[in-house]
Amino acid sequence: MPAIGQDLQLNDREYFERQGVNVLVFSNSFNGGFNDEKNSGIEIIHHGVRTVQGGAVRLNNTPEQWDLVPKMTNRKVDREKGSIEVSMRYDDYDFDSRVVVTAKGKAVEIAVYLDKPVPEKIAGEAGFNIELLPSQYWLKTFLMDGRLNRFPRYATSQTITRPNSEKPRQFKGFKTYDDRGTDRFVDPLPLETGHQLIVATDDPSRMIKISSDDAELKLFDGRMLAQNGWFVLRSVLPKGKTGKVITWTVEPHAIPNWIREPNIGFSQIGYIPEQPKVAVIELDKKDKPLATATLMRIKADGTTEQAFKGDVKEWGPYFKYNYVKFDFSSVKEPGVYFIQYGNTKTNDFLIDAHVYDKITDATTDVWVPIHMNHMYVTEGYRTWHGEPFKEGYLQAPESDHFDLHRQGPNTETKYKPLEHIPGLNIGGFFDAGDFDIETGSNINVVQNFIRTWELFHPQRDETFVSQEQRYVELHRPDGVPDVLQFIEHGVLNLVAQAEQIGHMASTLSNSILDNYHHLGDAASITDGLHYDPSLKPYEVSADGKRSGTPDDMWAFTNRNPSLDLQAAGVFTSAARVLKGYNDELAERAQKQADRLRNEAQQLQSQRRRGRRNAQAEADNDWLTGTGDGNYRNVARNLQTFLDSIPMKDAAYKEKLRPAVQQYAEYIKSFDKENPYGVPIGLGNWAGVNAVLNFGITVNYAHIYFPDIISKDEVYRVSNWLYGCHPYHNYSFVAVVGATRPKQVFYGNNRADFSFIPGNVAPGLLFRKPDHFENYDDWPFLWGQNEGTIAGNTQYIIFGSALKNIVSPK
Ligand SMILES: [Ca+2]
Ligand SMILES: [Ca+2]
Ligand SMILES: [Ca+2]
Repeated sequence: MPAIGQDLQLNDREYFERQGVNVLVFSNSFNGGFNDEKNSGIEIIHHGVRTVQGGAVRLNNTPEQWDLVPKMTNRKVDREKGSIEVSMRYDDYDFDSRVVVTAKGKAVEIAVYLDKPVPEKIAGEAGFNIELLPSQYWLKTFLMDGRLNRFPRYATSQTITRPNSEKPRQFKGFKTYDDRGTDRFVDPLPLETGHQLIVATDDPSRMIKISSDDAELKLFDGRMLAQNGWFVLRSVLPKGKTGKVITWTVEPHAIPNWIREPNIGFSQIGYIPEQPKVAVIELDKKDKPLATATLMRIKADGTTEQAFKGDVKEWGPYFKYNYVKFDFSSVKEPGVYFIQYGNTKTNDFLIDAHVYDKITDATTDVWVPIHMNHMYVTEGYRTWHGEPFKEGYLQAPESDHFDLHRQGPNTETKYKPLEHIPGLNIGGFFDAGDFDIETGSNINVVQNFIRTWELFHPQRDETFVSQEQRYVELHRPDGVPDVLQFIEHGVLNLVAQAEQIGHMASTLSNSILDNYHHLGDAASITDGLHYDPSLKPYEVSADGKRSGTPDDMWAFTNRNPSLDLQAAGVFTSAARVLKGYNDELAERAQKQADRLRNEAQQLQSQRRRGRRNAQAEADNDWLTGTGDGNYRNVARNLQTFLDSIPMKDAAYKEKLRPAVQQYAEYIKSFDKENPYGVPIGLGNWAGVNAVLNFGITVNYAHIYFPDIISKDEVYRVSNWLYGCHPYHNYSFVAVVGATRPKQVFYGNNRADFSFIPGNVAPGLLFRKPDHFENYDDWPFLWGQNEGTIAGNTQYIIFGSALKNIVSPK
């Protein structure tokens, strides 16, 4: 008889659990925001790593991001039966199904029920799928009905094409693929078929046995259609049947008495001698904390000695793990060190006065220039991208959009739908892992650079920028401070929008889905030729300037007066900064600032006037301390007031003092909230922006009120960013100076499992109900691995402020 605790049990957090294995059933459901985010349905967390997700009734062999996802209509937990039942629905096909997952010893039974047969239109297409994480399975063995095989490292299996009429509808009717006029779509063939599959027979931590008597199992490679695809195991639902139509038994192997290796969080960038140095050690809840840990020093002759031995202090449980801390602040001697906790050793790191000196260099010298749009960007022997979007932008027609934009029926411009808007293919920055210009983000970017310039006057010049040649070269100084050139580049696009459109576009974005998911040289997203609907698709005009391929980008132009006001604000600051460097652009910016401000104020005068008075009163309450006194409210507003200090008198600063005292309490409150002492976000996009905002405000609160906010507080956010966080201890910044930065990010080179130096990952993605995650072998989940242009320029401010505090000039 198996001992109690060996079997899967339904726990208090509503998932099935045994030591080493968690089976989640729609703890995370498909939310529809970006459709299939590869984060939902039935999921398995196997020895600490989420290796299986996407368990659901799906309509494709290997679903892509924009294939339809089911809506969860009901979820029922039955403790007596030890089962979880989920109902799901595809509105597009009026198709309902139920999946019941029941613990059966060490396995779960997954059964699919239909009350009505599969609708004719998708019969033979709808099936039950689960998806396995490629990076955890490639090169490992599998057995199908006793036949040996190995998961391929790269997509190399076989495909067929089928008529488009047989393809289930994709999100909002968009198409992820360009069929080159064939009217056929690509469908992968299975790697194997059978009734019993054992995956990873060569790796006990990943081994799963899946069998079905009533249905055929088919194993596919989703990467055949999309680089972010997973391995998919599925059974097609039988035609014309109702009741219990498919039954699978899924048994994830558990290593006996498995205990997760401790994760020793520390700063990979190292520490300056006088700063607090506290490692946070994340422990399996079954792991017994040790009494002590050791700091080891690696001497110049390569030998190792004990530098410090100290007590390990318990912090307590936080979600699924237990946390202890090891304080080695007393060690101040510069040198090379590592931490040893039991048998776990960290990689080495520095204690040295200069560890923060280079923290922003990769971001300013490499990441930012690579994201300059409408330029050829080169570095040494490598070209990052050619000049993108040479044909410019078309007026967007009325449309819904795949990246959450809309264009209403009225263009609100002088242009007709699909008419070319001249002059927009200049300046601006790629949004993130994609290549659109989000106007709001680009305004933030210019604001962040202006703030950096006015606060720190960075003279660093490592980038050659020629607007005339539309050419950028990394690591080639040209005599002009780079930040000034970045401000100019951002303003060039924003001012062009104001001049050409009359107001700010909400975005300049892709018109077709099949070039939106582009991975590769940005210059090849479009064909560089003006779209001419009188030509056939793929046909080029005799003069070689026009084509019948509708790939041109669109400008979404519905007017938003508050966006115009934001732009007016940044134009005024930009005019101030650019004066004496580019007077002509400074003048154009000032002219548009005045015009946009007047027009926007007229447009929203009534509404806004009321709001502004209310806001002024609230600010006054807040400053005089008669507000709600809630320090979270203080935290929201403090930065704005701190930013005004240099422009105001001493009395203003003194008036802020009580608020800063409250803010000090707010900072300390995080020591109780979680073991890492920073605001940790639990949203669908991990919270690096909130953490950076927090870090910037702490830095400035310390600069202006060092007697209230001590210098020790400014390291909270850098510790977190550089490795002191849950899941693993790698730095979230692809950064100069860190010993072990993350190795993969969701940059536009993600298909190469690579990164763009200086990128800042969003960080720890929270999966309900209790799992933090940051894959470092799988770049494709944007919520944990993408870096945005606004976030990365925010990091430049945070890093510049920190450098100034740590080593004042
Ligand atoms: Ca975007
Ligand atoms: Ca330069
Ligand atoms: Ca084109």
